[in-house]
Amino acid sequence: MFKGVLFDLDGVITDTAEYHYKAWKKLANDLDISIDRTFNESLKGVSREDSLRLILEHGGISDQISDQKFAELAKEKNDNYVLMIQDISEKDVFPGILQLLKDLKAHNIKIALASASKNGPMLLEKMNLNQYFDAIADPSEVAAGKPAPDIFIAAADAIHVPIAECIGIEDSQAGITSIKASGASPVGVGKASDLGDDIALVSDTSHITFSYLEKVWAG
Ligand code: B16
Ligand code: MG
Repeated sequence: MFKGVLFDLDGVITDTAEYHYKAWKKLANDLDISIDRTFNESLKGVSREDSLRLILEHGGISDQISDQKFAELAKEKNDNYVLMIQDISEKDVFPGILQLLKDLKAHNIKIALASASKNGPMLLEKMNLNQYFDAIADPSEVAAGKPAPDIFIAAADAIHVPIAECIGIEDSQAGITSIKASGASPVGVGKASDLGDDIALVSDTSHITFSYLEKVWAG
């Protein structure tokens, strides 16, 4: 039986993936760079700085951006994103997630957050979900962001559960690659065309029940 569950946040616990997209799209538009939802799939789960690098490369202007301008752009995107998420509350938790957290607790399964977002702790507070999390892995403390496995390994370490006894839940291509590389068992939220057809996949979070995870674990 699995002993830990490692949750991604944006796109798994709540709909902030959409706000990240809106904030990046506005920044890209201001730079005359066009991004669409297909391109956005490659940004999901990717750190703020790496996302900005990908957008500038996509627009072919990486070499025109000084370090100072880069830092200003990253700050501008985050300021805009933080404004968008101010009103997030318990009502914004995705379907099934609260019940899943309660059921995991009732079965003594450890719970950790493995989000790339530095805004993760604030969001958990806004949704009143901190009480369910035994640990929050700090994305600024890991050597490499998703798709590297570091954040999932850090999350498993923080709850003192061997990574091979953990399930990781993700909505992004980078995150699924990260989970696979870490040695945890992946569950994807999304489409096979985005996340692959070689993992357990649900179309939305209402399907991730405790018994579903038991079934995934049993194989
Ligand atoms: P921040 P996750 C990721 O969160 C988002 O998917 C990604 O779009 C974002 O760039 C990254 O966090 C960093 O977020 O700018 O708030 O630090 O999906 O890993 O929970
Ligand atoms: Mg995500």
